[in-house]
Amino acid sequence: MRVLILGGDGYLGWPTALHFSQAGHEVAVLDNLARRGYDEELGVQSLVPIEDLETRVKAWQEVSGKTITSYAGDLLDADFVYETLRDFAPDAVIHHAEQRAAPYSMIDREHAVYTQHNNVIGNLNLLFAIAELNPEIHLVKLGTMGEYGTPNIDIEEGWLEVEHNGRKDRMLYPKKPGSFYHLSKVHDSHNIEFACRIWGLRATDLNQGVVYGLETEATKLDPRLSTRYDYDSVFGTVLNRFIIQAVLGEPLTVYGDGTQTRGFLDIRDTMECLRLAVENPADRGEFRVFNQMTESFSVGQLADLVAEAFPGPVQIEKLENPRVEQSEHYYNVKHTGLVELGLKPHLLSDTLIESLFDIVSSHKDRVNTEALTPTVTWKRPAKEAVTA
Ligand code: NAD
Ligand code: USQ
Repeated sequence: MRVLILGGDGYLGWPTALHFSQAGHEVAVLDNLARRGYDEELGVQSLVPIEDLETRVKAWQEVSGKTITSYAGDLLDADFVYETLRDFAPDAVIHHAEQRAAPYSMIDREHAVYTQHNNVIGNLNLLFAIAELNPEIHLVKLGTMGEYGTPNIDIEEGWLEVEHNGRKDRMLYPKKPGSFYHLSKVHDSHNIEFACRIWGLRATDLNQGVVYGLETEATKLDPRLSTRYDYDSVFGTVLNRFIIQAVLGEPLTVYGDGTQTRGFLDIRDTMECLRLAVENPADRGEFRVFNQMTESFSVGQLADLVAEAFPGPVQIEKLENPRVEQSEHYYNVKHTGLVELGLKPHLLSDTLIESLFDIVSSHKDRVNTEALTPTVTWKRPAKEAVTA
């Protein structure tokens, strides 16, 4: 199949491109390099050195003999989106290309507006381009488990059978997201469901949990193929941060009492979920939702797991939670759709933590330890901040 990967220079987009190329698909990537810009803005860098996109693509050609086509540009530029779809003529589009950090979206008004504008309008441009140029294209969109929040009922896969005043309907599952970023994904999901219902597009929304890990079968083939690994308090995700903190001898930063629970998955499973979704497309008019996570852990449990696995001493520090989120909550997620398509999950107990300690150790001199401390809070903005 011809697969276009939007956000193909990112943490997940780049290994996704390699995974599909390795599986024999014709692959193209599109990116505006915004993610590299956030690094400059925040004064941080990926823990593991990464090559520029051109070098990555050349390295893959050398290593595998396979070509990945590259399109440099912005999803906010509708003409560019249409031109790319006309030029590459994909069967499937995998859409990773959004601002993805909750804390970044909560910095201030400017960052909240940027996040929602970038994510919602980029996705809308894509929906219109698919509808006008080829409604057969299967859109595979990265959503997030955080769209649901932590409701006090079971989390279903996107849809909920509701009985109200004696009548029944199948409704989109109600959402209680926890940041302006997570809200942008809710808005995207609604726009995509509308496009499927009204225009007959076909889409799979993958409500993905927090991803951990670095290496995939393909990225391991050459250091130039490595993907990024973030550790800072804005873009670094919790387990990746705990591993780095353990290696550096810094305390593991558990926010609040650590009882907040999330869904997680190994980076290798992300790639497989995407392949399964693309190779088993949604029907025309179908808005299909999968919960893309394999295990649930509380943040406190994760800290304990890292501390147990690390060969040296580890300190766990409970910080005042910079976010507003529930603790001690119910969390029971249905995630059978991808398993039914054939997913065989890598569980956290499969020794991944130990292998990450070694990789992290070899790059630890690149860490700016100041960037480990959380600085963004969910506090209501002060009056001056709103009017500035
Ligand atoms: P990332 O920030 O590393 O990659 C996103 C890429 O999209 C970047 O390379 C960026 O430059 C590009 N991009 C952003 N806006 C763009 C635009 N307007 N036009 C063109 N390119 C643009 O993020 P990631 O961690 O690889 O996540 C990929 C997707 O998966 C995101 O949509 C994210 O919300 C979702 N997701 C990630 C995780 C996780 O733990 N990393 C978990 C759940 C869901
Ligand atoms: N947390 C800590 N200590 C830390 C960092 C985080 O206790 O040092 C806690 C947070 O308070 C939160 C949980 O860990 O309760 C997860 O935080 P995170 O930063 O790892 O993940 P999150 O902000 O939810 O966002 C990440 C990705 C995002 C994706 C989301 C999936 O950045 O793109 O959408 O995971 S989910 O959480 O399922 O919505």
